[in-house]
Formats: sequence, C-alpha cells, structure tokens
Amino acid sequence: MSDCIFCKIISGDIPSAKVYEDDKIFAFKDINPQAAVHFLVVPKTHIGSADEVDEANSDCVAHIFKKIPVIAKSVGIKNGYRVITNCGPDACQSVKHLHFHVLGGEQLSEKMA
Ligand code: DGP
Repeated sequence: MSDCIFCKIISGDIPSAKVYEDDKIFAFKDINPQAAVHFLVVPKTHIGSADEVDEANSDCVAHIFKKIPVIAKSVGIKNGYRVITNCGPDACQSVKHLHFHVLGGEQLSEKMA
C-alpha cells in the first residue's frame, strides 16, 4: 500500500534497523522501544490488522510465529519475551499494517493493559 509506513520500511523507502528478513516477513527495531529489546515483525503482504487475518492470508502469521523464537535468540533475548499485536482503536493500533511487537531482554511487568 503506497501510504503505509510499514510497506515503505519493507521496500526500503524508509530506513529501519532490520533484524530479520525472508521472502514472507520483515522484522525491525521499534523506533520507540518499550523494553530493553523491542522489535516488530510484519508480513510483507499488506494486512491491515489481526482483524483481517483469514484462510487466504494466515500462512504468514504461522510463519511469523515460527520465526519469532529464532529472531529473539539472534538479538540476544535469553529469558523469555512477550508478543503483542494491537488491533483497532481500543487497543491503540497506530500503524494499520499487521505487526507483532516482541519485547524482552529484561523482566517485564505482570500487567498487560
Ligand atoms: P501500534 O501502536 O501497535 O500500532 O505500534 C506501532 C509501532 O510502530 C510503535 O511502537 C512505533 C513503531 N513505529 C512507527 N513508525 C515507525 C517507523 O517509522 N520506524 C520504526 N522502526 N518503528 C515505527
């Protein structure tokens, strides 16, 4: 999508600190980290949010969850991590391209909201 920030990051039109890339997904450090380690994993195909995951596009979500442990280890996460996806206004989703936050590298709060 031409006006999507994450599509522009995937294409390289907007620079990012890439931590992983393959033919289906792209992972990069969050510009506003909320933990010692905080990266985002996104499908290369534009999907607006978790609300738009369906039979036709869910393969990339399974792929993301297969790769998250690999990426987490590669960036030095050793003792667990949290995966979050914000979906829609009540969850304060600010970028309308499906993305999974991966937070770790330190003890996280017990609270999620
Ligand atoms: P969310 O609120 O779940 O939609 O989170 C969007 C995240 O995307 C937020 O933590 C900040 C991050 N972000 C927004 N714009 C950019 C950008 O241009 N570069 C990077 N690296 N991260 C961005």
